Amino acid sequence: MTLHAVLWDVDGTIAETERDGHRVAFNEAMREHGIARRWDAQHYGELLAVAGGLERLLADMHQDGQTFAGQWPRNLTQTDQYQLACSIHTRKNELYRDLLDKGRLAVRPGVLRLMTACQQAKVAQAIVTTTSATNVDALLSRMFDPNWAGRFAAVVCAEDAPRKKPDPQAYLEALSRLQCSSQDALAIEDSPNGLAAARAAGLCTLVTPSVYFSHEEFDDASLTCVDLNHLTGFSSARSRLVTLDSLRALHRRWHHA
Ligand code: XBP
Ligand code: MG
Repeated sequence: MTLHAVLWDVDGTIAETERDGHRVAFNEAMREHGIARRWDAQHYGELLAVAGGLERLLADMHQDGQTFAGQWPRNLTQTDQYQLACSIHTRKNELYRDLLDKGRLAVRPGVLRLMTACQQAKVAQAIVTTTSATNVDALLSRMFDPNWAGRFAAVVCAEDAPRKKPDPQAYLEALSRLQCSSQDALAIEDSPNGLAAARAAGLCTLVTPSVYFSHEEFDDASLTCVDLNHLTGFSSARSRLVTLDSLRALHRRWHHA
């Protein structure tokens, strides 16, 4: 088995986009819509169990009736609730892009280095995310340039795989576009939902937990490391950095386990 492709999750893996990006933009969009509800950093971590920003808004609206002091408008029909959520979500994405344009969200350690190494070695790379194409474009345009997509053999976003992680649909779609077997690829993820999706697609998975998941146990992961510049507990590795060689060694070990 050879490592032919590296599949990258986006939110939490490429950058810490959730707490300081999506959450901040959601709160501002809610304020602009005249909604009293705000998500503090801790509560947003709990909401991450729901994949997808629109789904997260709807879940919070439904919970509000039972738990919170009516911070969402009362007596909305289901259709009105859905339309409100869509409107907030659309505005959230514009505000999220503004945050990126202002340079508020840094790429996580080692990501650029490892992506460049894969590209130089002609190992195919794919983007596999439950966020929208617009949000991916906002992040990767800032990270590289507007032609960033040329670096990836496949880009699978929410529009391409509507069943969100932990469903494996996005990973299966990426593998199909890459014409690559799950046996010959490796995923890099940050969250329990992401890991579950990658594992359900049959992938060897390296987890670099994002801030919200730094205390989680990722028992199903092939390996977990703090970030791509801090590899520990992996005897095959010569360096602390997650390199293409260490990905290949991890992939080999996973096959022989
Ligand atoms: C993470 C998500 C996304 C983002 C928000 O995606 O679940 O929903 O939180 O983006 P991943 P949207 O880790 O797979 O990149 O508002 O576009 O859903
Ligand atoms: Mg993620």
